Amino acid sequence: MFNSVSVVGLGYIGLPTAAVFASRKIKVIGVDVNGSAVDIINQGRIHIVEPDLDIVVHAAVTEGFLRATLVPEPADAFLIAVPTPFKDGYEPDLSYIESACRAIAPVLKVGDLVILESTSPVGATEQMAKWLAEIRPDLSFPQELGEKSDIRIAYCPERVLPGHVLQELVQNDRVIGGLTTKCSERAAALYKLFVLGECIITNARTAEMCKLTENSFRDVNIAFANELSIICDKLDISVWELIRLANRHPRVSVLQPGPGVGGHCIAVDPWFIVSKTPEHARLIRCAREVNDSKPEWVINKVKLLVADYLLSNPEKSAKEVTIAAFGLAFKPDIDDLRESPALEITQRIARECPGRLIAVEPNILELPESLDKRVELESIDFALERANIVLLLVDHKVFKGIDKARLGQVKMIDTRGIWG
Ligand code: SAJ
Repeated sequence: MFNSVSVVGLGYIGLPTAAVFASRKIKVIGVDVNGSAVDIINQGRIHIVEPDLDIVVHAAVTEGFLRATLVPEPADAFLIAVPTPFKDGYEPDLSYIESACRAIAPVLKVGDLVILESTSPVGATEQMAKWLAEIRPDLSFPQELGEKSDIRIAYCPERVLPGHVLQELVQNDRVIGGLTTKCSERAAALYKLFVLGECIITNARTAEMCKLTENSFRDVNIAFANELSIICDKLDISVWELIRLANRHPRVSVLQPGPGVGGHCIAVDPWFIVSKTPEHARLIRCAREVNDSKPEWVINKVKLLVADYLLSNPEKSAKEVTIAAFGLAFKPDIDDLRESPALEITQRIARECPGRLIAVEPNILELPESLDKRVELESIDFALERANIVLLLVDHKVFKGIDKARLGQVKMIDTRGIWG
């Protein structure tokens, strides 16, 4: 039985998870260090963008099942969903997990379950158990007493796709790795309160590695597509046609090239494997390097196109060349600019190309500070009427709908292959 659940970290994963538990009529205490997020949630509103989440949070708060607070309170289960970025040298930064442990340790009681959901390097769950045990020597933990411990500890990675979080939270299978079998079973019982997918039990280290494997698998496959795009460019082959044809093979499924890999997950998590086993993770590291170098390749293409434009228009100077960048988000049809290669490329063009720069990003209302003095945020029509060079960076649906005849006159770089 779980009478109450506490979710620590009310971001892109924690808040939807808290809301879904609350929608099953479980008392949920959400904890966050961000006072303004706490206030917004307690008013039944949300501070992040995710389809339908506002409705679920509003209902959960008004019905009294979800409440946010800055300071942890006692609960039967604690789910930690805080960020795990990397530090210099791509070393994982577990300081948010450590702070969460320090915050919840004082309210832990016999029988409680603590689950780590944050994407973490192998061994992080054992480290979390150690931190908790150091602060609460009066309680016993699985690393000392095994199945007889007062506190149960498990790792259960989130695997949801931004933009589809509410469906995927409920539908996706969960991999649950307890420090002991009873820890796993208790965690599985908790997730079964709302998960319709299977809850599959393993140990903590395998569950940690499983999450890293999923995102590294995607990163390596995107790197393959990005490398192909550079090779095809050299050989004067359309990479988009090539991939379409290769994917007609029953056992081939090449992903799509782009301007680079963005977001807080795929561009970060593979480094957690590399940092643990640097001498063995050769392919995973190389894939990261290939994807990280793609923005530079795109920027060089833009500069070559500017030079080409000036050759065919000798009366003009570089200052008179207008570039329009289509898309700033890190992937299609979202407003999230975090770690976005499209944003990085636009920032670099703003610094390195002297002409007018127009950005088209229909999912945001204002430009980030890094761009706002130098770049104009405008509509598709405005940009197409003025641009000498068009750079497509994100395959938003609205961009796919642009009549190709309107693009006939301009020089174009299409990093997503949507304009043919
Ligand atoms: N991308 C490409 N080509 C592709 C697919 C993606 O260039 O063919 C780029 C996107 O444009 C974007 C980046 O990769 O810049 C990442 O986008 P994504 O849609 O692949 O993934 P995320 O970061 O939104 O979510 C991933 C998901 N992981 C997997 O699909 C294995 C999600 O299920 C995880 O829960 C999430 O990471 C996470 O939180 O770890």
